[in-house]
Amino acid sequence: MKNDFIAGYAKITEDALKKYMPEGDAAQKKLYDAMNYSIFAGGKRLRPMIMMMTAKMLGKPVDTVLPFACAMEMIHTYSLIHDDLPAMDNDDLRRGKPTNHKVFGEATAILAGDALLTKAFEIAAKYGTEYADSDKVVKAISILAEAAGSEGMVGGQVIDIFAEVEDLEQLKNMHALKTGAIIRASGVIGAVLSGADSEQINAIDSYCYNLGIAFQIQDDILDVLGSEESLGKPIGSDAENNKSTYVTLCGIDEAEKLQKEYIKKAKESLEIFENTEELSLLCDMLVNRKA
Ligand code: GRG
Repeated sequence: MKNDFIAGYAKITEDALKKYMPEGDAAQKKLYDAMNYSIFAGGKRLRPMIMMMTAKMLGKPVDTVLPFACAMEMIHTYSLIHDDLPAMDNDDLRRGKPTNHKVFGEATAILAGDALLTKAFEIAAKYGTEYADSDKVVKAISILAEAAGSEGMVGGQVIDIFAEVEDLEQLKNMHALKTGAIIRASGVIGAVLSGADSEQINAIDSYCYNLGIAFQIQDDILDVLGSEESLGKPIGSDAENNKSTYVTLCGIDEAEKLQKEYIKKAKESLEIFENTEELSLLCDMLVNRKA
């Protein structure tokens, strides 16, 4: 993703994260190092970007959502650390670097994930009200918690690990929770903190739902057609782990066709708004992404 505005949002996120992340020579320095290692490992900052772009589209400064954008990235990073653990996907590489447990050991990696998850709620509650009214902040915290937990991302992860996913409908429902829940919450929180009405919140929700599925389809395609160099992790892991994906269930061509339909629906969801250029461009960039 080379566009300047994308790099701009990523930099705003990095700078704010630096402000909020713990560091120093405390007794728990090893934990801080593990948390910082993964959060500053070079992620795309997609979820904060969606939140900030939503605020901007609705005429608010991006600062309005900044504590929540950082909280969301902390939750996303915790999920990746835990997803890579031997008890889950047992991966050695993430974002082009050895996974957290490979560097710091399993116990510290688990605790770094736990600490990022709780830090997220600390930052949202402590700093959210510096930029938005407290009733909106409380609502946003509730959306964040629901999206990250048993009715959202963690619920989707459990389905992925333990349930047989045999058709496209089941696959879509699993990803709607595992990957989609916090992508949707990113847009919805951006809208809520920006004072959107219910029609606008629903439209953003629909944009993110469709974008999230298109994003996941690209992830499945890249696992077959991508390169380890750009992805920063080995390709072919889905086939190796016998995982059902959009590609295994319907083939590359059909997966690409489906992806285009979801992108179209995402863009249609934006029709009620003005200033949709960035969110619309984000759709195209995610489909063309190589990492
Ligand atoms: C362990 C509770 C728990 C949940 C894990 C989201 C998830 C659930 C695991 C990630 C598995 C995975 C690789 C899913 C594919 C889509 C995805 C979320 C990719 C990683 O997100 P990006 O591409 O990553 O936004 P960066 O590194 O750019 O932040």
